[in-house]
Amino acid sequence: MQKRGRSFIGAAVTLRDEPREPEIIHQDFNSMTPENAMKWESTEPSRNNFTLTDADRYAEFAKKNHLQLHCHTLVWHSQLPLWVSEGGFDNKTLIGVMENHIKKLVTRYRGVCTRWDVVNEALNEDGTYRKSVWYDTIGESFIPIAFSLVRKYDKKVQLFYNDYNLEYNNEKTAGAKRIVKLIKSHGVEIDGVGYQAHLASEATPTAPGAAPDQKTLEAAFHATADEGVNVIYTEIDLRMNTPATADKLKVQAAAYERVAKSCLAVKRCMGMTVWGISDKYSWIPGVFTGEGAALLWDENYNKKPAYAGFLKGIRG
Ligand code: 9MR
Repeated sequence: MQKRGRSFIGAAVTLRDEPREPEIIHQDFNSMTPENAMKWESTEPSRNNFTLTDADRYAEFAKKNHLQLHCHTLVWHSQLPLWVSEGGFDNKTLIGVMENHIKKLVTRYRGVCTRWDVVNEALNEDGTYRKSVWYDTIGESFIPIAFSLVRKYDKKVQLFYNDYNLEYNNEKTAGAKRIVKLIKSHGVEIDGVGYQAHLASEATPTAPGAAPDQKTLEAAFHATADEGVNVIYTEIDLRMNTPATADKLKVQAAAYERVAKSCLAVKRCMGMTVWGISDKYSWIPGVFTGEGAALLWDENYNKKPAYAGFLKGIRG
């Protein structure tokens, strides 16, 4: 991947007592995303009370292991403490709250974060803006304001807008394109768009459209990349109806291969991150009952066919 001028293959990481994980990260990845530790509820649970011990561990781990750090995430409606979402702040005060948070996090991890997910999941499925304290109080300009604030405190870190279902839902992808244009129209920088890629390898109750084909994936990338920004996959997992069978695992391997190929086929696609290592800890079964087995390693840390499929896609 790097040889082809792309910059990373990453995994979302929760540091836990699993001896296989550091080894796998070391062998297979050159980037990591802290799965939860840098979110607002973890880092500023009450106003101006910053709790960064846990986030610091991830920054240290990344430095020690020479990994890029994809920092996740600053301005999001979810995992946001009530003191923000229900604080009743007026426009000016809320922008101040946003700046205080951004300043603290971005300054502390300056030089360690390679990329920041500046704004996360601001869109509805129909491409309109999602209701949130940010949008309802500040309006759409909360997005360029957030990007300009991150740039104010770190001149180098790459700035991303990150969302899901952009891979196949054209209305939502058009919303992301609009966001790129909006940010630029304010004279503010944006480096790229993160496509989460929480997809399925077969039709499931929560993903009736199953896994997009490669053309669809590439077209979705082009929708924003053609605006002159980079694109990346930020949270790949390809779920199925569980239990997994040998046949389903084969289908999944082919889907992983397509996803990887779609990145390699688009010049502006800079890298890919999978949302976890082992199926043992994936968020999917807890949220989508009867679905799972979405990652590259099974519950016992054995490589699944998906691993070979993904690698095949990367190698072309
Ligand atoms: O994987 C994360 C899980 O451990 C958390 O409980 C969950 C809470 O919202 O967030 C998961 O990660 C999400 C990510 O931060 C943003 N995109 C969707 C991911 C899956 O829900």
